[in-house]
Amino acid sequence: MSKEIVLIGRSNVGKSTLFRELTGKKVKIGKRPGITRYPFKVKVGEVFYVDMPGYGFMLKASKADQEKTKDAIVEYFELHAKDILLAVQVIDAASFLDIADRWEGRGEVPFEIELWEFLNDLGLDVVMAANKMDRIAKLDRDRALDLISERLGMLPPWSQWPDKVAPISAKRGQIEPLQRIIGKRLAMA
Ligand SMILES: Nc1nc2c(ncn2[C@@H]2O[C@H](COP(=O)(O)OP(=O)(O)OP(=O)(O)O)[C@@H](O)[C@H]2O)c(=O)[nH]1
Ligand SMILES: [Mg+2]
Repeated sequence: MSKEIVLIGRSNVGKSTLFRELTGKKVKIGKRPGITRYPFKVKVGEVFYVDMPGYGFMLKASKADQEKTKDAIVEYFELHAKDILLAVQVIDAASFLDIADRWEGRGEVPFEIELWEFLNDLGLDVVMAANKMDRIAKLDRDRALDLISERLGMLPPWSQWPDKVAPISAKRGQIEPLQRIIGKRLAMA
């Protein structure tokens, strides 16, 4: 039976860019949210990598269609939970905190935090890929990762969570921390 490694996250965080790096498959990427519309799977060795559409705001999609995408994503995880070896929640580390603050300012639970809790509650092995690290100044990186991890319920310093938090830059091909985690899970499977 084949297991899945699923990339999930808000639109435009770089899931498909990361998928290309992981699989070598040239899926479509773009500057605007809403590029990937359906789950896309590719088999590498013994596992399937799955690139999911982004949830939340999507260009050229109605509010109703965005809700449908969100429901489809939730359903996908519920149906496939037993086949999922690893859920990789990709975030844009450079904008995560601003967006979370904005939502909380409106009295709402930030979507990305809700998703993180949903995936963990399903009993999945979830890792957070903090992407676009190249957009954060070197000196600010540890602090940003501490704050992000804390928002997701992991006490700082973030370096305590090498199996849960992977700072990467998919666009630059710098994904070693995630590759290491995936390698470990594959060895255990
Ligand atoms: N600076 C920077 N930009 C990145 C990085 N990874 C991806 N991007 C850019 O982010 C944008 C969105 O990338 P995609 O890979 O299409 O994002 P996605 O999450 O698949 O988006 P949807 O399919 O719309 O959900 C593109 O312009 C990428 O070049 C990164 O590590 N650093
Ligand atoms: Mg995509």
